[in-house]
Amino acid sequence: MISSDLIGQMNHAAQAAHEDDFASLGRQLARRGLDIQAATQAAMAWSVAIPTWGVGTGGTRFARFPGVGEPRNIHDKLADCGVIQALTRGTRTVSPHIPWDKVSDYNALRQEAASYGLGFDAINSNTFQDQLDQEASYKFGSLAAADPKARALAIAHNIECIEIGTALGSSALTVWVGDGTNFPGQQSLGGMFRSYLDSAAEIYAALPAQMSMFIEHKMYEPAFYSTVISDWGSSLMAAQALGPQAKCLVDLGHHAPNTNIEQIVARLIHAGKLAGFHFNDSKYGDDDLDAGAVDPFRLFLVFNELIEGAGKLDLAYMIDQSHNVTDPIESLMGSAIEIARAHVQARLVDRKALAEAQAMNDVLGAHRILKAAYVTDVSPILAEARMRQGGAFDPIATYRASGYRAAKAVERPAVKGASSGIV
Ligand code: PSV
Ligand code: MN
Repeated sequence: MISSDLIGQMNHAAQAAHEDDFASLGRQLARRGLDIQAATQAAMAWSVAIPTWGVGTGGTRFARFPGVGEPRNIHDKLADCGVIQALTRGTRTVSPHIPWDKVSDYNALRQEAASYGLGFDAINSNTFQDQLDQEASYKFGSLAAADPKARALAIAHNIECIEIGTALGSSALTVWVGDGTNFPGQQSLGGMFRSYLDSAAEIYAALPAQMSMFIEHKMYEPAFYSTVISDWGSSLMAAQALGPQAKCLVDLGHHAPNTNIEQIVARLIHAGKLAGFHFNDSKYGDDDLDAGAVDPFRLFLVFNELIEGAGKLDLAYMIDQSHNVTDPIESLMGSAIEIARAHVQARLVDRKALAEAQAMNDVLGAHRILKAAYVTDVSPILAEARMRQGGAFDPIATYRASGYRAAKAVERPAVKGASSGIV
């Protein structure tokens, strides 16, 4: 793990400059009628879940270039997530994926996570891959497959995930299926949706009262002509058909380029059906780039809608990225910081002035109010929130100085013959 002495030393070296910047930002915010202490408290309360699959190096359809010291199992993944939490203090939960993270004793796993200060967020089922010696294949679909054996298997897997999630203290099951078609005529578009709803209803019926079912939509991939839950409309229809415990999860990468995602967020809030997010960034499709790396303004606009809907929301915030060319721990820490940044910036929007400008049709005035919050450099607030909780002033610099990855490279020998594909 990362020594608290190292964190302390590096924080100490940055302390004088940080105090200066924090005080200066405090004065600036005070002139705008904003309290830096309140913003810091909000930043301290913020948390985003780390996906267990995110700490491994990802890949594309073409290749995977494994890094050194990669986690080999859920125990290594928890250790890596523990490092992220120790340094950022804003990633208090992990989101497991089954069967990738299967173990024999989930109570022990829960305790192991707790020893790193971590709890379990939404549990993810996997019916987009066949497991060894599986009785029926998901090649042509899972919950919406034509083959009743494949459908039954996928339903049973999701019910098993509910049981595992319950043992881990998770309060939601996230269901994403790759089901769809590559050819017009391959399947009935309406028929597949009906099959999906029938299968999903069986899973829903197995939910305990305290557990939600998150439906994650995605426009395309692995299916390229049609996808059964392709968009928020299909997701909302499914969630409404299933019942109050079903909600819609928005993965930022799962839309056509230029889609107005913040408006989708506003609609789902209005319908009372927003479950939460898988954060990432993208330029073209489901690129799974680091959150805030390409379009931080869009991330801010998403949070702007969330803050506007404040009070009514109890959402699940998660990261879902694929790290092909970076150290996953660094990428996840960077993303956690960018997501926290968007959250704090959105809290700085002068909502009263914005409402007035909107009522007066002061177009540019309203836009300038949003931009004023967005261009505020809240880095000192984020650093202060981390340090008050024992985290690092600069998590990535501290991680690099710790030598953690090099130590893990020795401890965790490389896996030979790494597979290609999205993992
Ligand atoms: C699908 O692309 C997805 O976003 C779902 O959340 C999966 O669970 C995850 O990626 C798998 O990598
Ligand atoms: Mn996702």
